[in-house]
Amino acid sequence: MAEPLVYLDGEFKPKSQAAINVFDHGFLYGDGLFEGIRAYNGRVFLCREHLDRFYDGANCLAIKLPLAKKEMREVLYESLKRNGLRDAYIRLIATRGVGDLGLSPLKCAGRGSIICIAASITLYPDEFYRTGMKIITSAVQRSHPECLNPRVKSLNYLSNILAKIEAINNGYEEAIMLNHRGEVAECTGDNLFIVKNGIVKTPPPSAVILEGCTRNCVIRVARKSRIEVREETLARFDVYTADELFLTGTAAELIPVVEADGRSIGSGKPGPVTLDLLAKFRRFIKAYRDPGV
Ligand code: PXG
Repeated sequence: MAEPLVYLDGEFKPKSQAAINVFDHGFLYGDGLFEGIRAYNGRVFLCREHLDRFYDGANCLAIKLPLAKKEMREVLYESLKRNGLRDAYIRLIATRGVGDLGLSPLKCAGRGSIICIAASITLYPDEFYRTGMKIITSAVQRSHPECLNPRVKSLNYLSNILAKIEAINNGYEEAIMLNHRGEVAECTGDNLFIVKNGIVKTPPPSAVILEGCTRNCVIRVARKSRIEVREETLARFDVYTADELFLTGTAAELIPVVEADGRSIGSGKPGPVTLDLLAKFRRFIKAYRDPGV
């Protein structure tokens, strides 16, 4: 089988030759950002939303992207095409670029690298959707927004990785992360929702979350079918006493959770609102047409 082709600074290179300079500050310092995007049936799902977040993040980190949004969108589609993929997971990365060993970005070439990897997607086991996941709360907090704001999908994911390690070491797949105020923020790679008395609730961006493209899409899909959604501060109490709990993310789509910190959530099975929203979200995906940027 031919090697996958990776986009690197204007060229498509075989995976084994797509290498990055060890002096790139993306490698030396995590100085860069990324997006995890899905393609369904040859369409880049929520393309505009992902690119908006990518460019906002780059702006926040003062990284000047060498391509306009429209050109970046072409890179995503070309990556699919060159790899013969219609359903895929796409990883888009921008780095600060090659510099010296000092922190200063001023020593970097001025233009960072753009990398795009399109791979076939590893789906979550179907069992997760039927029986629901079990999660714990991690002792690792989201970083304070005045340090590194987690609203930027930066190449520094160490807090999330430490929380993920904690979950795995305890026999769980995912962990809830609290913010610096002790409020529920999100999970390591997914946003969190509860359902209480028929109302869907999720922490607001001010709770120090990555504003997930899936999260925002699920909110729109729910509201369109007249399900009330509130962006509200949540405590662990709200999670434990919820009727239903679910997570959203590009890879997971919308996944039910049936246990948190040893407390059974609602009936202990994926709830009706969750399953209804999952079905509606999947219908939305099927009907999705990429409007461009
Ligand atoms: N919160 C965080 C912290 C994330 O990293 C989401 C929420 C969901 O956002 P989207 O836009 O995907 O709905 C993410 C997603 C993984 C993985 O392997 C997940 C993410 C990044 C890299 C890997 O689960 N981000």
